[in-house]
Amino acid sequence: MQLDFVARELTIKLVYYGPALSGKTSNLQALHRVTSDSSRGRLMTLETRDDRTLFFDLLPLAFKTEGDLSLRVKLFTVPGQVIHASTRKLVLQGADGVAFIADSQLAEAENNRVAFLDLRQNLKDNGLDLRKMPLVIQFNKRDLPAVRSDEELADLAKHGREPVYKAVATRGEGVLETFLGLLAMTWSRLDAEHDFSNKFRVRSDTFVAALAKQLGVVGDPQKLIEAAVGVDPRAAASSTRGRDGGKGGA
Ligand SMILES: Nc1nc2c(ncn2[C@@H]2O[C@H](COP(=O)(O)OP(=O)(O)O)[C@@H](O)[C@H]2O)c(=O)[nH]1
Ligand SMILES: [Mg+2]
Repeated sequence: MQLDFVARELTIKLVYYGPALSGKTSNLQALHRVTSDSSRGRLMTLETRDDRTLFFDLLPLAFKTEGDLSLRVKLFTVPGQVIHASTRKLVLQGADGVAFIADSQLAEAENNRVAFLDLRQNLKDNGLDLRKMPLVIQFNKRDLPAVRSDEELADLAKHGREPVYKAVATRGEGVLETFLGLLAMTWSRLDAEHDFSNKFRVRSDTFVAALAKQLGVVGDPQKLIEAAVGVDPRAAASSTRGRDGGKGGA
């Protein structure tokens, strides 16, 4: 988080983390497609010919809140391949919230697990604690055969402390849900810590809904956030301190 108090500008950093090819870049591409010109900047991606993220992707978003605050969101992805370990660590520096993009395919369960442990370690190396980090989990690629069942995900969500979203990122399904859930969770956490809503006269209860509107979301954004299986991200933010962090919901 960066705060320019004089300019009343808050910049938060959200990171989409996960194993290689789980759909992190696809999430940003879908978000870029569905959001309005006025709030989104240029999607920067750098990929090799075989479709793999070489460095990271960045989608900048900007909002004017009803109070005195302008909010910038920098949305990053990490490259999942093992060889890019140092890049992942770098991208996680100063992260305010993380969406873990898991691949729903049964064959990818081990890769998800390894990536989750990698996330925890890289946060730690940056002086950040997974237990205190606003975190949502997305199970992507729900359209493929041989994926983990809805029942299994419901069970995972029930025992975990992270909100779980299902997605088909290539079709844009579950993408706004995941993003808004993470944004709501991150905002509540930062607000609880720094009292932004008082300092900048922003109404916390309508904050995310107002941002969603600027993004061009039609319909009720709260409904999108509530698509989470298990914990509600708006409730989870206040209890992130208690998360065990070790079970790696993915
Ligand atoms: N069937 C299916 N393919 C997907 C989905 N999301 C991503 N993909 C594909 O998976 C591959 C990797 O996606 P990408 O977003 O580049 O993954 P990243 O490495 O996590 O950034 C690409 O070929 C995507 O088209 C999905 O929900 N369903
Ligand atoms: Mg990528």
